Amino acid sequence: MAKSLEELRAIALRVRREIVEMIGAAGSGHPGGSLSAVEILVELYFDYMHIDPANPKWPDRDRFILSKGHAAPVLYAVMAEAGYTPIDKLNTLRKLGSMYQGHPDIRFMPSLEASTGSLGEGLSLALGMGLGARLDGRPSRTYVMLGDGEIQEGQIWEAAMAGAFHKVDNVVAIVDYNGIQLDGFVKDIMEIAPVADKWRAFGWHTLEINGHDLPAIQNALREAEATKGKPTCIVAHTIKGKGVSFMENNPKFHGTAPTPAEVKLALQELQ
Ligand SMILES: Cc1ncc(C[n+]2csc(CCOP(=O)(O)OP(=O)(O)O)c2C)c(N)n1
Ligand SMILES: [Mg+2]
Repeated sequence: MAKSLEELRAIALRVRREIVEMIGAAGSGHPGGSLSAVEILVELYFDYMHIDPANPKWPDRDRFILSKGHAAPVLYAVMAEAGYTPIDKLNTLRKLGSMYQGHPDIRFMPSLEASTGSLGEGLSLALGMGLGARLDGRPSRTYVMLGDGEIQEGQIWEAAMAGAFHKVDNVVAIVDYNGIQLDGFVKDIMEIAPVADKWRAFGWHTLEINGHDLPAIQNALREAEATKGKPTCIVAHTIKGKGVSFMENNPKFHGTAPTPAEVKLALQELQ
């Protein structure tokens, strides 16, 4: 499934357009944290992970968990682009009975790995999957995306401690370090810096990258795979709302849908 950089960039652009359109159509949702995670999910689903959208429960597959489940639109757009689910239904986001629920819900979308949205839980889920793969002797690797506000949750650090202690080296945590949480900047609400030092202190191999730089993401994933005896954390510096000028670094667009006029403006920028 490997793709060229040009192809990956083209998919990322389509994904950004789909995020804006589907949240605009729903009239509610979370554009900022969806747009900050686009390159990371595109790289995982279209280049790095061993997956088969035609056979989503293939036992040896790699797994992805969107622990920051409110960013569901980026996951839905990427999975639809990859062929798991229908693209033409993306605009049913948040509608009663839609497979595209406001937060990822495995009851409506069985190709998901987990239902998420209650923040703080995804790293624990990932460790369970990693330990399960080890017990079964499978090559599967598990990737979990955490929000920077999310890692204020205590359960994350309990899991971080356990992951290092049990040497779960088939799990990779990716922190979407966009600097903004629900209604403000992380540094003003409860500072989490120095993030990389914290993960290192908990025993994780830790690297910092620009989370919009596809080759940097590729290199980081390779380095993670080559790291044995400890799990890896990739601290990905990103811009919340990336790609839409009036959403970039703007806390308002954590959980505010664009108006029809704003959708039009955003789509003009995303060409
Ligand atoms: C346990 C829990 N508490 C509160 C919320 C409400 N909530 C949804 S998103 C969010 C902020 C998350 O910020 P961050 O992790 O930085 O996400 P991102 O910036 O990537 O959107 C909060 C508090 C939740 N979903 N789960
Ligand atoms: Mg954030």
